[in-house]
Amino acid sequence: MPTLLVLLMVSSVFTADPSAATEEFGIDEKAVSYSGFQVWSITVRSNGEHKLLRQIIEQYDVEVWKEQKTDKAAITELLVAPQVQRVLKVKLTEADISYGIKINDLHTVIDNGNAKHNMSSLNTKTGHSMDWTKYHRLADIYGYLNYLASTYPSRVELINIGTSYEKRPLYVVRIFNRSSSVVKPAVWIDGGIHAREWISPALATYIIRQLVEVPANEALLCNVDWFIMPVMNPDGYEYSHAFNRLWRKTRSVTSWTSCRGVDPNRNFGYKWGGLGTSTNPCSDVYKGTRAFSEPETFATSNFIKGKASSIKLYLTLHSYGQAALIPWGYNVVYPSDYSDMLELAKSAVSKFTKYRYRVGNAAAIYYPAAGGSDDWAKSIGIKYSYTFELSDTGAYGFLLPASNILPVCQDFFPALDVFAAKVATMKV
Ligand code: 0X9
Ligand code: ZN
Repeated sequence: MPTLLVLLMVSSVFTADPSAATEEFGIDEKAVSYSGFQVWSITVRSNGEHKLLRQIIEQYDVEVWKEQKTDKAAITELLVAPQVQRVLKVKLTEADISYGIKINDLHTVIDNGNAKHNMSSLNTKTGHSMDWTKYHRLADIYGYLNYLASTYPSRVELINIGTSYEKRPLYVVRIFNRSSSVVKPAVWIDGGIHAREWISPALATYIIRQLVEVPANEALLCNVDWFIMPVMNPDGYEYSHAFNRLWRKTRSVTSWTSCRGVDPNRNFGYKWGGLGTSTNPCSDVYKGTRAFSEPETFATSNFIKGKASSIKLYLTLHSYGQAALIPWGYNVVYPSDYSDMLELAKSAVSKFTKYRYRVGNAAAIYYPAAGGSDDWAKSIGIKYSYTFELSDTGAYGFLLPASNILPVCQDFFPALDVFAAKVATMKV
């Protein structure tokens, strides 16, 4: 049963905010307002309750933000539009299902989430203006990558691996020791597959900074090369800053409907179109017209395939939930070397001191979802492949305030010692 049932054509139900028309995008598009929207957390403890909840979700077209399972319960977090709040309360009370309101007014949280860079300030900057105290626009991020490539040519190579649907460059940063000519085992890290998960590009760029600009981390480049793609879905990322803070997908036009975009994490070519995917272009888990239909997933997968013999670890950064997810994710199926994968993930997350992460099979502890990048990476022979769902556990969800960026990044970085040490032992 798919769990992210986002069959709602969101744009049709939102109040337009006339202040947000923009020249940058060359179209008179209005920003989506989430005034009065709430996030509810619902815990069900039996199959019967679970079935009832599914029916209610389908009937009222509410968006599932997250579903997590433990041995005893399933916790579902829902985005609830103002017009369905009253009826949903009645239905849940009738079914004797308890719920709590996690976010009372989404609009307020969105407004406070990125104070200096909110959706109505569309000014983009050039050059190096990264500071990790706010969520930066793409121009800042790409400006920083270019700055690093020209400032540190001995250890940074900026590789343009293709172009997004809206013609933005797709960048991979290679961080390595140029003076050594041996081919080393490599780590791949990507961020920004899902547009609204802003903590992901923030962490990816933080990792780049640590590896390139902090001399104390030089040892991490001795035996391992790094390929880091901080924003795999730049069109979606910009759209989530400028028009719709909760945008998840790419921005391609795929059908006659007015709904745009494909879920890049349902568009990779392994078990494409299986569980947890949708054929509906308006769904947030739309799989696209074919595997790798999106220029972003196509370019990324081609690049990784070209380096498949040296890339030993695939890490993809998402939010939220604080979990390290291990393939397979298309269904509750375990690779034959699952115990190796589990052991490495556990030892990596044991480095975290501020945030506790769960570790387990993606389909078992989240939900089955096919066409994910982690499964595809595993399927082409990259032994260690993980999806990291970063902070938080739902207090803010996708809207993690910018004041959390540095704590999350600082907590995460030491785990790379563990990953690098393992990769360094692997033969290319
Ligand atoms: O559903 C997803 O794509 C990921 N969660 S998110 O909330 N960031 O959207 C989980 C993907 C786990 N991996 C697979 N199912 N293959
Ligand atoms: Zn995601």
